[in-house]
Amino acid sequence: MRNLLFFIILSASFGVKAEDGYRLWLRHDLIEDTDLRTKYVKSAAFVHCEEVSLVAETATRELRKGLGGLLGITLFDEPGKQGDQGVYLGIRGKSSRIEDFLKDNNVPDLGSEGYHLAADEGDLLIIADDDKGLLYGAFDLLQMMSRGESLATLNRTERPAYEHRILNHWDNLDRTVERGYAGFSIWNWHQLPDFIDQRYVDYARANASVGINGTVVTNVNANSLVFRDDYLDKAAALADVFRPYGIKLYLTARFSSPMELGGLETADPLDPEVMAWWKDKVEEIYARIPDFGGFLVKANSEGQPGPREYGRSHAEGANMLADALEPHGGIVMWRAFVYTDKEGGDRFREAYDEFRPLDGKFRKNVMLQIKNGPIDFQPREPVSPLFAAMPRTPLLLELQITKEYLGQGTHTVGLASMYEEILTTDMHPEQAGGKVHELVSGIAGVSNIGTARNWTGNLFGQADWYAFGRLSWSPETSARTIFRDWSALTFGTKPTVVDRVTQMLTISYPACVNYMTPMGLHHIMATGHHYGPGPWVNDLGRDDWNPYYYHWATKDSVGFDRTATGSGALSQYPPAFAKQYEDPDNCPPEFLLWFHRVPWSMTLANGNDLWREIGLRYQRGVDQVDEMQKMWNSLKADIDPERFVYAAQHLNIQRKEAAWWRDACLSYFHSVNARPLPHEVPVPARSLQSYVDEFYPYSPGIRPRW
Ligand code: GCW
Repeated sequence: MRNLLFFIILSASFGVKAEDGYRLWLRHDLIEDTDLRTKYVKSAAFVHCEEVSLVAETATRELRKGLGGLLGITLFDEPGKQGDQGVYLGIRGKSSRIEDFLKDNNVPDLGSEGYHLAADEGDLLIIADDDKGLLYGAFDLLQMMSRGESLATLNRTERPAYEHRILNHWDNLDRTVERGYAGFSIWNWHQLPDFIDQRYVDYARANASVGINGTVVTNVNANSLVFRDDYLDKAAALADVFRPYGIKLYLTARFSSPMELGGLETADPLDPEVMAWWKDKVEEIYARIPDFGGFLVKANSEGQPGPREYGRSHAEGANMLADALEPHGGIVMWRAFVYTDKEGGDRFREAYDEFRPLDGKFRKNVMLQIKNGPIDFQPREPVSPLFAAMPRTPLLLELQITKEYLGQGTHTVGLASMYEEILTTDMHPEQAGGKVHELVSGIAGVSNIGTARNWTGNLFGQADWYAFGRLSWSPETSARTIFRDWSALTFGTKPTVVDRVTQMLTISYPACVNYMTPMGLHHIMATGHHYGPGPWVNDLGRDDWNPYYYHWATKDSVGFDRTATGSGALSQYPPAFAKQYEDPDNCPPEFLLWFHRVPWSMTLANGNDLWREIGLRYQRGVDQVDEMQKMWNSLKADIDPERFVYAAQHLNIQRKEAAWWRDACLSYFHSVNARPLPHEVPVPARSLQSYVDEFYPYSPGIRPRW
């Protein structure tokens, strides 16, 4: 600890160049390897773009600026001096240099956002069929150079897997952020539209650099005020900043807005006045924001208003909004995260039971947005059965980038690993095309961005934002590739640094699952703020608000039976997929307690009984955080002091909290089953009651109560 303080003071007093993380993965510092730099310079004396448009201009400007930084040269605009080689950006059919190349080379259709990168006769070419491709191509080229990759034989086509790659901000108009752990909202609604913070521009370029092309700037727990004229002007100012970066703006729509803002007596989606109100509102929006993306809606869920109040279905609600947006090309993203006000059922089942009958009943411009798991962004969840149940409805996968349930603002958990697991889960193992990434038509991610100087609060949270973008463009990219690329862009290309940061991030996700919720335990976090453990909580108003409901531990058994003898939720999956979970003896251990209620004494495949295995996994999680700390500390000489100390302090907190999770959870379960802890696990330092009594009224990220 004293060591860390010393470093903080040292870096302040000697004025070491500030590496505060603001520049994210777009640092573009001079390439130190002079041979490599010379090679790059040879094919980058100028940047020449033959396309005139807002987005093409952005691409050219970004490239010139980025290359200037990486290569330490000033780039010409035109192929000037004889013999110079440079970068050409051009649209197929509209650029002579590109046409030259295409005479001898086949480049497939690139769509509206794809691009082709090529090295050709000493020049570098960025080819697209539309200007957005030029922008993505420019960022890709800059990142290849930043990572020191060879361009000699470059000849590569990229096209995004999905048209919709969207960040969701749970940002309130008062600048609080629901489940936000990186400060306040970056949107300064009060000062918009007159004050345009440079952050808005830097935010847009960071997103564009990883392929994100849409952003919902307001919370799904929505406020109808955003539809008032002055707020629409503010939103339009943001859209103006995003447009040159190929990013569309979306808003959340509070279903009761026609009443709250329009003074109507109802928000019934089949009421003609209500329909007319929305139609007019949508027209007002498009008059200000011609490329407005559409609405994201949370309806009849956790107190939000919705069509069910009028006896209408989710489809009727969504379709009414879709009809208003359709003439302008807008979409409705309707969330499937609903659970009824009725008690008694298994919450796991609810979204499926509600939405499955509506398959095929939505308008074409409605997408159903489904959280990755059936409950709620737990450290590890089986995938939502809905992904395989709505073949006639376009689906969006919703991931959480902010770490509500995964250590919030301080824990390093490389979420790319979790995303990879979700995206590659094969729900139709007996046929092709059943992986989650093949079943959806787009990805949304709940943002982890705030006013923190380094954007995400936790430095490694940047890797999660980066990973989300990369996977929304190309969902088959491995977590390992993402970690390596991010590390090289963030901390430089020195192999020991890249290897160790990659290794650290690789073990961080399994570590978190181990020290929080091993073997399929779930939703055992403290209630409300979800900060820290709370498996003992069992006194809340309704069963399924209580962590206890999700494990139901008794002296003999633990777990939630979702097989045919229990809630039957397992039957919501395609049979061939469900099969792997059906038999407790063969169920993958990481999902065991998601689907089965089993005795603590159950013998597992590795010979341990369940209780011993749970204890060992909690311990393993803590040990893995030790390993992460060791890896990071070994890089002290290679990382700038500012970022080194910043992350080291958070790792210290993570280590403490990993032990807290282990001790609190094992003490609690031990108090129920009276079984001795495995001898490898230290005796918890404190009494169970002292863990139960911990109280954090000011944890960040909770919903404002007004
Ligand atoms: O995960 C839960 C959160 C709520 C959130 C809700 C949702 C925006 O605890 O804070 O509300 O999910 O996804 O709608």
